[in-house]
Amino acid sequence: MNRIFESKEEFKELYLSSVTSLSGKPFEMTSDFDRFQALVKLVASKARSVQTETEKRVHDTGQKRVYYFSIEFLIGRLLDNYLINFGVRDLVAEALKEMGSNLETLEEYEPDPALGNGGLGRLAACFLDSMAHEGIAGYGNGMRYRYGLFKQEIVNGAQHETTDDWLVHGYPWEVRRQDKAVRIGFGGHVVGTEENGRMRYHTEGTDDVLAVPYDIPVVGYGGNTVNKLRVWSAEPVEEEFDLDAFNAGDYAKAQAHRAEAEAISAILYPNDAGEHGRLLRLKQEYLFVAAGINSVLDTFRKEHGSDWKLLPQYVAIHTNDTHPAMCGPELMRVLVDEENLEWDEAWDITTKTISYTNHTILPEALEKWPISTFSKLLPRVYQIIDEISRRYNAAFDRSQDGWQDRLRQTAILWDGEVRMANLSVICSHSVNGVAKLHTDILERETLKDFYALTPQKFNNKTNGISPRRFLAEANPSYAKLITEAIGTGWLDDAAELSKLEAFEGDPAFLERVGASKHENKVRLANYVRRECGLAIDPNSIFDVQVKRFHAYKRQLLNIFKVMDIYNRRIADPNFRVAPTTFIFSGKAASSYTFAKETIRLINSVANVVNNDPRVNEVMKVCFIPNFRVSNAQLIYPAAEISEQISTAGMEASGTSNMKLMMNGAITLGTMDGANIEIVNLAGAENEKIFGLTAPEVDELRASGMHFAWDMYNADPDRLGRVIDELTDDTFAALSGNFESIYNELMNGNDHDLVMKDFASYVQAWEELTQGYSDRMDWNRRALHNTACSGWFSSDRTIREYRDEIWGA
Ligand code: GPQ
Repeated sequence: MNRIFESKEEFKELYLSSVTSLSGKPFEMTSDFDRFQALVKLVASKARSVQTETEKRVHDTGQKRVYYFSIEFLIGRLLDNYLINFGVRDLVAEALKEMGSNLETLEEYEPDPALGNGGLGRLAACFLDSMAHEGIAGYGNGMRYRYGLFKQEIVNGAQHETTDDWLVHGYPWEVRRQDKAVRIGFGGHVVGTEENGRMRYHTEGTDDVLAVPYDIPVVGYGGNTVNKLRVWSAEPVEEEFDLDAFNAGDYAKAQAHRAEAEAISAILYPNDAGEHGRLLRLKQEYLFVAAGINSVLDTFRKEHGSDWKLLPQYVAIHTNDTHPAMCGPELMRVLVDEENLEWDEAWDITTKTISYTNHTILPEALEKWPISTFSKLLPRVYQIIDEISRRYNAAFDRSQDGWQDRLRQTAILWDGEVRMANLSVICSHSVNGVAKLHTDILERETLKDFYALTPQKFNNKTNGISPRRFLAEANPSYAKLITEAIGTGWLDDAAELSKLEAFEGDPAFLERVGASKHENKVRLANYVRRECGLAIDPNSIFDVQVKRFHAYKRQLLNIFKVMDIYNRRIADPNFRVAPTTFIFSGKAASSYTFAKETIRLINSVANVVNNDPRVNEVMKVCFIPNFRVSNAQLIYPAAEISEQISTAGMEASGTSNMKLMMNGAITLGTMDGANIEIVNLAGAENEKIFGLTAPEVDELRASGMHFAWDMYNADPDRLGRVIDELTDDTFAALSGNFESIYNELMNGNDHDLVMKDFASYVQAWEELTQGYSDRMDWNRRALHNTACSGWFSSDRTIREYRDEIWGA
């Protein structure tokens, strides 16, 4: 462990001088905010000196550099994480206490940069953590949005969005690198000139903006590697302030130029796996790709000159989903237009350098852009795409039966659109899915024609999560217990968590597992009381579903279960229910009506259930507003049931399933995404599986034999009743009934099979919760889940990427 402070005394001395020099006040007069800022500045400056050493090592050893391009990085708060990774958390906490401060209080001042929507963005952040831990020279490349994902407030049960002004107090981790700014051109027209018998192209008349990078240090556990995340902000090229307009009193016009440029990095689009097509989004994609490629090549040039054929040996560029799909064409543009390489050589370099991960099979999430829009905004990049497409088509093997269809399916340009997924596959040497089932579905369905053509490109990389953030940091009481039992090795190598299996028969230890869980439930209950004014009972089961709202994730199925249990308890006070708190949290894309209505339904059910003394003793429903990394870290450790109930085949992987498993929750889920791997590792008897499997879903859909009304009629007392309650005023008191959900289900013929899986789901829940009374066995299963969760460390995932994709 490379500690940044040798002793408390050393820390105190440095910290004191950091606080006073930054605030200009004697220590006693400084505020908690001053002290927070100074602490971050101190840790950041230590981190940067390790970064300098890392940089030197990478340079001297000629280590391959990996660039992870992602339009989202959901990094969460960094201070606690970095203190843990530098091995000084306890030392700093104690020192601060002796100085009359409190670490946890100071940590609350850190903004939670919401630069991502959900799973995809958080995965990128866990990957940065793991790359640094594994000693990979790995760099994030993304966008610095002025406003993070919207803040969610609940008004009369419904989601309201307000802006997340995360930068108001500044962000002490970042360093602005004006000297590394890159000029990015939009629009204009392509001009070709002949040079030594060969055409060379450039673009004239572009509208330029400046991409300015901000660097954030990424500290790996162990403190030996500090990498960086570089995020780009859009700004005007030079201050084109319209003084005449200003003097004439037209202030808006005076600043128009600046506003237009800044719009590009103003907001993070609040969509998750869908909804796209806006020009500004395309500008964002090009900005961070072009600026990123420029800085990648800059670094390469400094180390290796212009020997571009060495690029794949020293550089890997990974594209996180299709948002950075322009990496291929942009790299081609620079190599061919600016570096004067022949097309074939440039193409060979490009495809050997780039790799691609797909994160969804949802057709609406596969990005497509109208050719007309694209070619106007990025004329030269479009020409390059057109040329890639032309060559792809020309080289296509026409000897096989059905080649026409295969070519149509894999084409980049089709029906007036640029298909970004196909572009990504064609420009990459590797294509991976994010869980075994997901990769299988890509190979068999979504990308089957590519798989038939180039099976060797395809591979699986099951997702992972950082055990430092989601166990050590989020769950200190459990982490302490684990460390007492098996030592600290699990922080380095989470596979060591399997040593916990030796304690599964130890009643005293299981007692302590339960006590830690209880402590976490009390902590969450306190948070819920503060945030929602709701009292929840830490002695009840905490049943948790936290993730983005989406029809296929089926929060609707979960709340139907709650409604059903409520109905049955009201009808029969002797109906036995294990006392449970049903906890939901998550945001819905602002334009996604069905998802937002589901949120309103959950809050409306909560309003009725929580105020009904007939059921209050056994059930409460709790919607925690504004789900984000910081409150997620309170929720996962308190969970006992992990709801992973997506329609089988739809959730590419899921990662909350892994976070909850590692924190000792039992999975109540379908055989979908990484749930399958959870069951394989921990044993079906330690989880609770229900519902149709992916092949059964396919079969049922293909048969056309599923009818919502049949389901309704077959079970009038329970399922039928729940459906009726959507429109019969039972839950309408807050803000009305739920006609649109009713219509979606009954007229949309239960597209997500909520009604189909309802009976087996509720039954599974009842069976699972009945087991809660045998607390010793429950705790054993919880511990077993943690013991088997080590494989889901993102360190393991990253080692697979390193060995099988990046060769780093
Ligand atoms: N995912 Cl395409 C997102 O969070 N956002 C997206 O835009 C897309 C996918 C998720 C996916 O739904 C989860 O199943 C995965 O676990 C996660 O990506 C990380 O791979």
